[in-house]
Amino acid sequence: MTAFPEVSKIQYEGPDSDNPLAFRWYNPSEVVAGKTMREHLRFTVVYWHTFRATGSDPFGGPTMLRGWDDGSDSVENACRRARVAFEFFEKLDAPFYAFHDRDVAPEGGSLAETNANFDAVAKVLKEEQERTGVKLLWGTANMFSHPRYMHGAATTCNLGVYTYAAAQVKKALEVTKELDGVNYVFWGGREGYQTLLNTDMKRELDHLGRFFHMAVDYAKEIGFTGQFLIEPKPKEPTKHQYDSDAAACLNFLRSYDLTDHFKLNIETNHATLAGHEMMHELEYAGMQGALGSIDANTGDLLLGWDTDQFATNYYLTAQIMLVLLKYGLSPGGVNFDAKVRRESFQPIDLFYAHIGSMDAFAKGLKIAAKIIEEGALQHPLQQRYASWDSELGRRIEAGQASLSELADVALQQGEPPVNESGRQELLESVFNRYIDRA
Ligand code: XLS
Ligand code: NI
Ligand code: NI
Repeated sequence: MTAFPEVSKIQYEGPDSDNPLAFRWYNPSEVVAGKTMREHLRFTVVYWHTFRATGSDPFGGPTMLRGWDDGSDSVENACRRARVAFEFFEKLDAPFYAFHDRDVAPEGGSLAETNANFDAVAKVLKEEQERTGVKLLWGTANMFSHPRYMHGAATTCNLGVYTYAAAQVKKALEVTKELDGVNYVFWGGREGYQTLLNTDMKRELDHLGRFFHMAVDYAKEIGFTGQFLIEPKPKEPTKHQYDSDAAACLNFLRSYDLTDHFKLNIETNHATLAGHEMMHELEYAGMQGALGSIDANTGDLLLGWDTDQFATNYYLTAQIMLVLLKYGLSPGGVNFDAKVRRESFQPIDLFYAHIGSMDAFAKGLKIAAKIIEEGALQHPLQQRYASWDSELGRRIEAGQASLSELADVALQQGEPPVNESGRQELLESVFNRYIDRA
């Protein structure tokens, strides 16, 4: 059986190619900044958008044509879909995929039945991983779709639901380990609140901290050594998501003594929903040693929600790659948490979307590598802070100076040396020069 008969394995043809089913920039074996593109980028296809999204929205029903999917909740359908997914990963030459438990296998009549369904599909996933060499970047548990999670999962007011969520994460960890998952992700889902009139925020956050500790302990118990990741998002579905941005997540992790066990999975559309640029979120996580992985997508500047579009803008991908080259990405990946528009309903659109974004990230990588190699931003940056390289600057940075000492220096020096230009416009033009030339 083949679900994509018109597509064979996507090849690199170079920037002059007009073939929409070829890579123009992503050349997996090409070495950039000391590593192959494949090693740098660790492209990942997500199961939920690519194989479960139907195209329905609040105004209309499903649009996607997915001939292999009978639309039923049977395990047989789930297993067939899994084989199709691997045909897609293989033809796209994507080294990784990622899933929620409920994306890959249907819920059953009881928790035990649901777990058995998950095991049955996991068997197929394992077989397909072995056949193709495609690996699991991360697993996660969907604790937001089912109505039982209306008040949250690890932050719910309902202890019975908390218990159920714990069972779900336990199982998802076991399956992620069984499939050699490299990471395990917690995106908050409904961990947040709509109004403080009915919410004990402190108690909910304490419960969340306990929940994460139990997950860390269980991972140790079963020998799962993958990296735990938290994915910040400021709103949607709740008004106040607890993991609102990188800074809030790190503060939470520090308060609950979890920094040794968690890093962050930063998503572009979530950064912009938080009122930040993606580069800000990446840098904030990176400078604290907490940059784990990225959910590579983009929002729409004119729409205020999580549209999860494929990123094709070189300016954005080059900015992202600048930070990733600085801090490194492994064991994470460039994970396409992105969906085709509901008007792009044919299976072939899934290829066009991924190829376009893989190329945009590959070109972004080349741009960023050149900028770094030539010190195009580094030199001006060093110059900008040059006054701090003095003896006094070093003493302050080392914590050896006092306010009184600085006051004496200030009295002697009089008016400080004149400021220099920030040169933002010049640097933006320099950036464009590298986009032109990469
Ligand atoms: C939703 C999130 C979700 C996570 C995985 O906004 O991006 O898709 O990546 O639960
Ligand atoms: Ni995401
Ligand atoms: Ni999202």
